[in-house]
Amino acid sequence: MLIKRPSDIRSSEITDEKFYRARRRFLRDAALAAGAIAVPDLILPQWAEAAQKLGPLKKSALSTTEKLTTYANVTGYNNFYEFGTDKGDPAKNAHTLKPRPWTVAIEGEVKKTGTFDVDELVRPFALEERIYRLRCVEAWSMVIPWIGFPLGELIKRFEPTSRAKYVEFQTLRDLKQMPGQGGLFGAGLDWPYVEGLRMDEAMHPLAILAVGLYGDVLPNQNGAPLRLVVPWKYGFKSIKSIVKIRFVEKQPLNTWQKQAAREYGFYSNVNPEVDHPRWTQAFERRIGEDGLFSPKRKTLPFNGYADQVASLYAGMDLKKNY
Ligand SMILES: Nc1nc2c(c(=O)[nH]1)N[C@H]1C(S)=C(S)[C@@H](COP(=O)(O)O)O[C@H]1N2
Ligand SMILES: [Mo]
Repeated sequence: MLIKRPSDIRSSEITDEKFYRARRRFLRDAALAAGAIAVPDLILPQWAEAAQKLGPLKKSALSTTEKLTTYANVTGYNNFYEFGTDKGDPAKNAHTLKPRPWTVAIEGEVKKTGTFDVDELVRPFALEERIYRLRCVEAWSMVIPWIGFPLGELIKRFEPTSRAKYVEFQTLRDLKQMPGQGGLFGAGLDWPYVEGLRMDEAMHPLAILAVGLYGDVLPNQNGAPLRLVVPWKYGFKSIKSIVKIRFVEKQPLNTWQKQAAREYGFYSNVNPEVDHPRWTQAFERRIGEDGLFSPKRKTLPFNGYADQVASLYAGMDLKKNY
């Protein structure tokens, strides 16, 4: 076993580790306090209380062992066009989002449909920590310790019919909470943000619904209170702040494909051999490694998850189905 000596540990890692433990303690204390007194400005979701009672979350074996991107970068460098188009905008503007109370509608080709409080929806599932690479189509990447559960487990519970061939997801549409959906500093997208997966992709154990990161509830800018994370696809497939999950027969038209079909397809699997029309996808910049001399990283097929997911696309031309 490799044991890290203090001299091997970079100061950025120490800071984050400290932060991590402090958050855990904070959550535990808050959970204990919540029973007795009301904690202003902190509505602790039930799952967070439950997780604290169970002790630290189990780390999934599907996690990568790569160095984590710092909490500051994970929560300060974001794409969430509902709050502006600059990477710093979501952290600045997402305070207007109210992640509780929050409901999620389950619709379409399933035996059980309905609208559910997000904490009730999440409650039956065992949460775990999943450390995944996220690779944005803009050729940067991060390593993020998510808290979540497999999307497939939720899907099974609602019993899809034989006509359910795809799953469509929608983000909240509310100009008051999401000022970037307005005309003035809007991104010009057709709101609400929509994404979709083929049923077998959605059932794959790597696809998760996330409710937290870095041992805490999801910050608004990362898609509170519930978001998708599909680590083998470009980041834009991982839709944030979900209010609707719909089971459908036809392939959904996802937001970025609708916006620019020549640049963004339905599948959007990370593929170093298919360049974006305006830049190469062969390399990526790991956020936090932006020093003048830090080399770019080679982008891996399916973002490094090829062993697990390549079989889903056997026989498909992934240059046409980009
Ligand atoms: N609703 C919504 N979801 C979204 C986006 C968005 O603009 N709106 N951006 C996507 C893109 S392009 C990326 S790269 C990831 C970024 O996730 P992160 O900010 O948590 O790293 O969120 C995705 N999910
Ligand atoms: Mo992205």
